[in-house]
Amino acid sequence: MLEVSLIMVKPHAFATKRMGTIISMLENNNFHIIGMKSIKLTLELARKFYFVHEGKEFFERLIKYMSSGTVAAICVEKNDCVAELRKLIGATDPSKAAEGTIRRVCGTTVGKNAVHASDSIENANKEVRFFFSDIELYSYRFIQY
Ligand code: DAT
Ligand code: MG
Repeated sequence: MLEVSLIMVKPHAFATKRMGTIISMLENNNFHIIGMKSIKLTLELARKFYFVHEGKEFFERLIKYMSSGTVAAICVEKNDCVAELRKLIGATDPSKAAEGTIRRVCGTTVGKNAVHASDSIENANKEVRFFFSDIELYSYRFIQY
């Protein structure tokens, strides 16, 4: 089924110029980029985005880090997009992520693991809406070449 998902490039990966590598990996794996922007999150926005983790030991560190620099939000579209994207990013800890995954290639630690990706279809739709309005997204199905 054609789905969308949200991938967010985290501050460290953005600042150390891993955007080109990450976008190439998305394109080489047949993800259609249908929306993209860079943004500096506030603490409040980061708190809102990661609210499911509120109360966890790492929560304050996570939201402080996510609001510490520029991030890129990328909306991708593909068949089975949510599961396929989770597969391409790899495990949360880059040292445990499979060879050739984005986190293995671009991540360093659990905190600085290069990217976020939505974990369910429901969350993907919410997270895409968190960053993008209607006019910022355009399904590749409608594009005339
Ligand atoms: P994922 O990003 O793979 O979906 P998650 O939803 O469990 O993982 O956690 C969200 C982010 O929080 C994760 O990308 C990095 C950070 N994080 C998770 N567990 C952590 C830990 N034990 N210490 C520090 N940061 C952690
Ligand atoms: Mg998660």
